[in-house]
Amino acid sequence: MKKILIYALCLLSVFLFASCGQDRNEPGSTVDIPDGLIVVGFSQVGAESDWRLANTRSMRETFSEENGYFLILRDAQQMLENQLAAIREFISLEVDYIVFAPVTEGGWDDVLKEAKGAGIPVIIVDRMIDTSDVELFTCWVGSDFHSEGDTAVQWMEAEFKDKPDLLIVHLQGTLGSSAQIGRTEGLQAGVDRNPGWEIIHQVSGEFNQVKGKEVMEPVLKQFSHIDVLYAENDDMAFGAMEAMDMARWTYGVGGAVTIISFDATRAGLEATLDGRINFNVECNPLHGPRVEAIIAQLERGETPDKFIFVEETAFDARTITQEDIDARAY
Ligand code: GYE
Repeated sequence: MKKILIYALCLLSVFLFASCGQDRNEPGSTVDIPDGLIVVGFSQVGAESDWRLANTRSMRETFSEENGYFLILRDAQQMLENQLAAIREFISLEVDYIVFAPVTEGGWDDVLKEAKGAGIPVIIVDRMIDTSDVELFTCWVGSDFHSEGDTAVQWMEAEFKDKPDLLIVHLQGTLGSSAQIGRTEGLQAGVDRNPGWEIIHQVSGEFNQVKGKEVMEPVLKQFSHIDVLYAENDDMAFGAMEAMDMARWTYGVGGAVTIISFDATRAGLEATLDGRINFNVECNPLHGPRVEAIIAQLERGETPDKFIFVEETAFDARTITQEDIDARAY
């Protein structure tokens, strides 16, 4: 048995020390790692959305002890500083691999230099980082968020080809995250080439439903008409729908407000099938097996591709079927 003690936190107090060893997945706990397992430290963004929960599930299911792994999972609660602390903890634990889903793009270089100095491979998953030196990480796997935005905009162009003037409300995700940046760039490119399109309100709903509802309520008081709601994920679209229901606005197929959403989670697809969401762009969260494939390559001494993009599709309320939903694993 390889035993690793995280002394700093444990020595904080006798009380804290007494609680050591109770939960190996809490910072400050004693971590007993059975021999022969590959140790993966994963710093997750948080639990802000259905997408994120499916992503965490995928990582947990893949990196199980039955599969030969020991996963140390840290939830950063959407805070960069928590992620930096988690990665430093992984370095001090001498994990075999560091995996992280960056909450926002900036601020990573120093900690990645430390990981590199310790000789630990770093795999970035989901969102990307902004760095001057791509040699600071081994590889990245995730979605092309800009292209997701382009897909949504192409659908809008076709859908509204006879209606050149559009009033758009834009609910953005966590500001500074790749998913927000790419989806926003896609919409902005559409606005730039369609002179009649106007973003009348742009606000962050932080990728979650409660916030999506909260930021939508005043918008419904401020404007008397909205043509398109461009919500950068399903959870915010659901929050906005709650606000619209309360204010008695109609939306979706046959309604006043056309809703575009992202992720295409199971709940999102059900809302698309019943016409509450008009168009839903897929973003696939099942990264566990993809990261495992990268680790398997590294274990064999091979070099994985530096950037691995996930293939994705999109769903129109008019053509989606129940089979599309039944095929959904998240
Ligand atoms: O779209 C959103 C989540 O980074 C792709 O984060 C991910 C995004 C996803 O909170 O629902």
